[in-house]
Amino acid sequence: MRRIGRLAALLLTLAPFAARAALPVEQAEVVRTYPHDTHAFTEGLLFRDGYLYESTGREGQSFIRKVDLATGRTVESVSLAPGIFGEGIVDWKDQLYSVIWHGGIGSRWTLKGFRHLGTFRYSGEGWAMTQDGRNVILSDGTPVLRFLDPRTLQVVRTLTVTAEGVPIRQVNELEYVRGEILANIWMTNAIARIDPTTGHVKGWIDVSALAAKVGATDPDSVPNGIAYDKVGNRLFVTGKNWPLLFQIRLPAAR
Ligand SMILES: [Ca+2]
Repeated sequence: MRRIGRLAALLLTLAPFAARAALPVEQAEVVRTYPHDTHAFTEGLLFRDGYLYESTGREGQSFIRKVDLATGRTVESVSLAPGIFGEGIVDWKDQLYSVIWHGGIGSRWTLKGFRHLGTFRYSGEGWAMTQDGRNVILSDGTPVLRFLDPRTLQVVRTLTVTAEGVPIRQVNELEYVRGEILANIWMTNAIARIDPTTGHVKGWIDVSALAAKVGATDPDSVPNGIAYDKVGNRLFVTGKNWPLLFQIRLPAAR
């Protein structure tokens, strides 16, 4: 997906790091490792009621799955239409919402069984989603996050993500964790810790060691996918086509 030149990729990789000099950086510390499907081009990840829910991208390979954490085995799955490039998912009550890269049409599904319930519209691209208990939060590759009414999926407010005053582009997979928004920054090993009120990045989690452990050779196999188990207070991260999913230590309170 989103294939770009080597130089452009390098610049994108460096951009958020250049802005983070004064911000604290924590190294991701692995607690446990779990299996992850190397065919899963991860775009969305969440944890709910003891299971992982994962959505993937690429035309012809886009699906939404309920996955057993310990074994990595698929419990339930639905494939998107062959021409569709899937992106993020979010749970809301007994439903799951999904967005796609291009076209601006999201879907609602039953959380149980993935029965298609209907569609909704949004402008621009769809990248990832999470929710804070009040709103669904949508990323689209720009520095602007949209907060949506969870029932109407209409925009309630927007939030510009900045680090030391510099807007951060390529904000990708999201997870609302204990009062902050964690976000993968596409094509980097950095996870931003975003203040949901100001949009300010208050620190970074560096997952370079995890990426190195996975040893992905495909330049598209970047870190993406963050899921928080509220009940067990566990934080999970993975990457596109990575063979492993990691439980990492929760970031220090800031
Ligand atoms: Ca997530």
